[in-house]
Amino acid sequence: MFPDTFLWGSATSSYQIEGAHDVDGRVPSIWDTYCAIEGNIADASNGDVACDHYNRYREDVALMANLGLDAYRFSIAWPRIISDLSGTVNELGLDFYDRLVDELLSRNIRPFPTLYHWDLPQYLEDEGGWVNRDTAYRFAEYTEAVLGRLGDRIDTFTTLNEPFVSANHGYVTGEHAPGRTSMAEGMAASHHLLLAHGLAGERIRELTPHARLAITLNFTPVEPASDSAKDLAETALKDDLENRWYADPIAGLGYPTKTAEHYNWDQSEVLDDDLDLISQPIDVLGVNYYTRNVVSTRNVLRPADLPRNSMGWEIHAPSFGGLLRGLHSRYSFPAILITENGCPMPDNIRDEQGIVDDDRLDYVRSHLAEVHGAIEDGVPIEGYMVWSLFDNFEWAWGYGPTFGIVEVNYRTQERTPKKSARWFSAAAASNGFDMGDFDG
Ligand code: IFM
Repeated sequence: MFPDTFLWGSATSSYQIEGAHDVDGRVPSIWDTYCAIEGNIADASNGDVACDHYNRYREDVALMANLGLDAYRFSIAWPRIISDLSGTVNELGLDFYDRLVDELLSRNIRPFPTLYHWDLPQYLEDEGGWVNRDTAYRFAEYTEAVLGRLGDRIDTFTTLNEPFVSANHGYVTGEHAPGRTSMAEGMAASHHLLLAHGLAGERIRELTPHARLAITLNFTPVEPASDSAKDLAETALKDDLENRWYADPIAGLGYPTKTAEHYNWDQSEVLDDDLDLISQPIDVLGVNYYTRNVVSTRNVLRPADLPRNSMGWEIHAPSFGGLLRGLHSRYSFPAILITENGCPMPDNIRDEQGIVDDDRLDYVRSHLAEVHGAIEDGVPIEGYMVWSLFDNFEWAWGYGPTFGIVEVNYRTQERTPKKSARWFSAAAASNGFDMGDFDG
């Protein structure tokens, strides 16, 4: 059994599910622009309609309530809230989140909004995006607008989702919007994202003193494929970049120096006081975990017999428990919330109730078992949000990979809970993860 207060939730993000891309004053985001470029998205799709959640949020919240969920993590679309460079606030955009929050509260579902899950307004990218320090100040202004409207009903504000992915995929590898490919720009972007977190954190403390401050980071535990000096060195670099680059400065440890030097980053973007702002105490660390990385410098395929999800990511639950214990012993943040965990699977078996996804169910169960073990060892984990509530737009992969515990028929927009959703609902009801042979 989990502690009585354990939260059972699901997670989504604005661009991945909302649709309604040109409604009620929403302006284009970098993802609208990126999707319009041929070759960027595997199935040439975009988030124009997605799960049409903007129009269907009431029935979606009812579905969460039917599943018995306690919490819902969603993100707020900055391009719905601030219309232009001069900071014009779009009340219609705020109205949507106002309605959503009220709907959730009326069903006793705790809202966990994230302020930035990758949909930067295009007008800010046109000024340099996250490479431009000014974007961090614009983020603080946007945060203020959200706090003014929702602050009275929200107890935890999360600033950023996975800044590593924003900076790395968006500015270094180019596999995400805005599609730039420069290590130097990636480094600058990473610092400005953290600065944005710090500036927004100040506003949250000042304007909503009752609310907790959180940030969500993604972690991919690394292991060397061999004990060769090269593999060990490469593993250490990856560990710094993927697992410590953001958490260390937040915890007051600064950027991993050796790795910064390795990438020739002279930290010239880090101005006086920045690191103090960034390291102001947080209340909650949001943890996203999907897979581990076995690091090899040799160009060999990793063993083919490892279980993988439909995007090819290895399934390795024990790394999750190890990660949670490791985070607690290194940083001791006051609380940890699992803000994403889940997997895309083939979803090709059906019965009369819908998709029979025993593979996803096993993934969630085995990862919840790791969470439980970590709690027993003293890690202060307050809840688990499965990624994702719905099948949705999986960024550069388009709609191919299905992460949802609820199937979405994109033609009819019909939602059908998969077997994993029924299992998750039963797990939430029993506040555990071992319900024997679930036949649901
Ligand atoms: O879909 C994404 C989500 O937006 C951020 N975390 C990882 C998920 C799966 O790739």
